[in-house]
Amino acid sequence: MVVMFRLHVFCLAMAAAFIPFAAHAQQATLLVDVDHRPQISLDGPWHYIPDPYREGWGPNPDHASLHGYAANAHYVPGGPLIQYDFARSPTLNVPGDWNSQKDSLFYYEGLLWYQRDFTYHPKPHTHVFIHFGAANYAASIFVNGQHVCDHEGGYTPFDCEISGIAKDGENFIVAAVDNTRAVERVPTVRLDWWNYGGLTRPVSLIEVPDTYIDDYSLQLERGTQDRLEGYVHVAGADAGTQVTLGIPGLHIEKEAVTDTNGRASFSFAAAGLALWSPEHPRLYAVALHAGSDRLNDEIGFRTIEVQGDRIRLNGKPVFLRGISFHDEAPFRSGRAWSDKDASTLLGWAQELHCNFVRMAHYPHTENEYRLADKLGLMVWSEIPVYWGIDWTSPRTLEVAKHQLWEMIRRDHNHAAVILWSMSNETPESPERNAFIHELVVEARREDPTRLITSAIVTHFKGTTATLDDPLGQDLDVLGYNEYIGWYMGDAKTIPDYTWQNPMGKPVIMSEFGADAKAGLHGPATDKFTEEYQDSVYRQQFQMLDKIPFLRGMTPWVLMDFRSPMRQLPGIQDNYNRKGLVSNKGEKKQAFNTLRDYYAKMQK
Ligand code: GCB
Repeated sequence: MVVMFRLHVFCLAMAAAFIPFAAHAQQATLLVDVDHRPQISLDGPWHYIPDPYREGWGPNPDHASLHGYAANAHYVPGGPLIQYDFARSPTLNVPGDWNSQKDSLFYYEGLLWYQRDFTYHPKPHTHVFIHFGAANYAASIFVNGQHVCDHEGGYTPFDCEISGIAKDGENFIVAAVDNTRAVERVPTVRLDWWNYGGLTRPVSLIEVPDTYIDDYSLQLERGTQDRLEGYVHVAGADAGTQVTLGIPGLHIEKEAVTDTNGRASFSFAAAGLALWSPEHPRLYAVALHAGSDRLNDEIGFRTIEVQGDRIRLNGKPVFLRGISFHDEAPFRSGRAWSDKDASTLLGWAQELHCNFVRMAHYPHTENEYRLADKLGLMVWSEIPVYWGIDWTSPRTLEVAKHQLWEMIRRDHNHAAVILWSMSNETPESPERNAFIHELVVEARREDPTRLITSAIVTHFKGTTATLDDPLGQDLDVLGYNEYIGWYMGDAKTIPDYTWQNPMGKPVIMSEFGADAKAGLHGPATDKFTEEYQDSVYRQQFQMLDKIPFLRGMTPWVLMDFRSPMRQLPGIQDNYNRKGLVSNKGEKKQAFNTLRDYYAKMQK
C-alpha cells in the first residue's frame, strides 16, 4: 500500500512537469482494425480524482504567487503533491463517462485524473500500444510516471506507444482527461447534447511485431464492379517487404511488395464478386499478412456515386430511408459503448425499415459501424463541427482536420459508410465557407471514393425554401435541417412549404421532428404530446413527397438524449424529447408512423 501510494504520488508530480495539452493536436499513431487484433483489456475500475482547480498539474509559475499551491498549507515546495492518493480514491468504470456514473459528477466539466495498475510482460521484437477508443475531450497519458502521449478530440481513438516504458511486472497508467468546453475546441461551447467526460470507450494494450500493418484499404476500383484496388501500409518495413492479401471467398491470394514509404499497392480482377447492399450485406473475410504480422477483416464492396440529383448505390438509384441518432446508451443514458447498445439502437432503425442512419454529431463507437456493415445499414458519419465554431482560428481548423482524419482512418474500410459529413448547421459566412472548404479538400484527399455532405440550414421566403447556401458548391449531397411545425409554424402549415434546388444536387432532409414526452397524450394541436409529434411527421411526409429531388431523410431523432439545454420541468428534465423512442425504450406514436411510411416506400 505504501509503495503504491508513493508511486502514484510520484506520478502526479511527474505529470505536473508537463504542459497539460500540447499546443497542437499530436498525430498519434492510429492502428486500424484493432478489434480484430488480440488485446489485453484495461477495462474495469480505474481510480479517479476530480481536479477542478487543476492542482494535479503542479504549481503554475504564473499563478503561484497569487493563490493555489503557494497558499496551500499542505503543499511542500519542491516536494510531491502529498494530498493525492489514487489507491485510496474511489473508482469509475472504464469504458464509461463519469457524468452518468456518479451523482456528484453529473454536471462536472473539467479535469479528472484516472489511474490503474496493470501487469505486463514485455516480449522481444514487439511494440506495445495503449489503445484508447475515445477520451472526451483532451487527454494526457502517463505510464510509470512518463508522459507518453496527448490527444485532443473526444470521439476518435488513439494509440500511445509504451514499448520500453512498460516494464516486466507491475506498471501503472495515469490519464488526465479534461472535458472543459472552450471557444477554440471542436465542438465549441454550445452543443445540444451532454458533454459526457472521461474514458468513454474501451482501453486495451495491443502488441504488434517489429514491423506491423497500421493501415490498409480495399475497395472497388472506381468505375468498375469487378476489380478491387487498395494498399497495405506496413510501419517500420523496408522497401521490398512482401505483403499478401487473401480473400478466400473469392479464391483470391495476391502478393505485393512495399515501396519506400512502406506501402504495398494492389489492383486485381475479382470475378464473381457479390456487391454489398442493404438487401444483401455481403462481407468477405480478408486476410492480410506482412512479415510476422497478420490481420483479418470483413469487408463489403459497393459503389456509391452521384449522378445529377440522384444517388446511386452499385449503379442504381437509391432512396435513403434513414434516422438520425446520438451515441447515447438506451435505457441507462450516458455514452453508448457496448455491443448491446449498438444492437439496440440499430435494431430500432431496422424495425423502422431504415436502410440508412445518420450518426450525429460526431464519430460513434466503432462497433456501430461494424454492425451497420453486417445489417446492411448505410451510414452518414460526421465530425463535431457544430453550430458556430471559431472559423478564423488556425488551431481550430487543425483540430477539426485532425478529427476528420481520424474518423476516415478508423472507418474507411466499412462498406456501410457512404457519406462523410463535414458539419452541422453552421451559420453562413465567408470564414465558415473557407473553413469547411479546407475540410472538404482534406476528406477528398483521404478518401476519394465516398460522398461529401453537410447538414445545412436554409432561409425561407414566406413558404419557399431555396437551397442556395454557398457551402453546397463544395458538397456532393446537400443535407438540410428544417423544423417546420416545431421551431417555425404549426404542424398543419407544413404541406404549404415548397423547395427550390438551384444547384441541382441530391438532397437529404437531414433533420425534422418535434419533442414529445412518452406517455403524454392530448389533442394533436398540443405541443409535447405524442399526438403533436405524430402529426408533425404525417404533415412532413405530405411536404416531402412533393420534393422531386429528395433522395433521403434522417428525421430527428431515434431516441431521447440528454442535453442541458432542455430543462422544461416535467417534460424535458434534461432530455431532448424529439426521440421516436424515449430514453427508457418506450416507443412513441410517431415511431409507428415512420415505420409504416418506410414500409410502404420499400414496396
Ligand atoms: C438541430 C440540431 C440538433 C438539435 C436539434 C433540436 O437543428 O442539429 O443537434 O438537437 O436541432 O432538437 O433542436
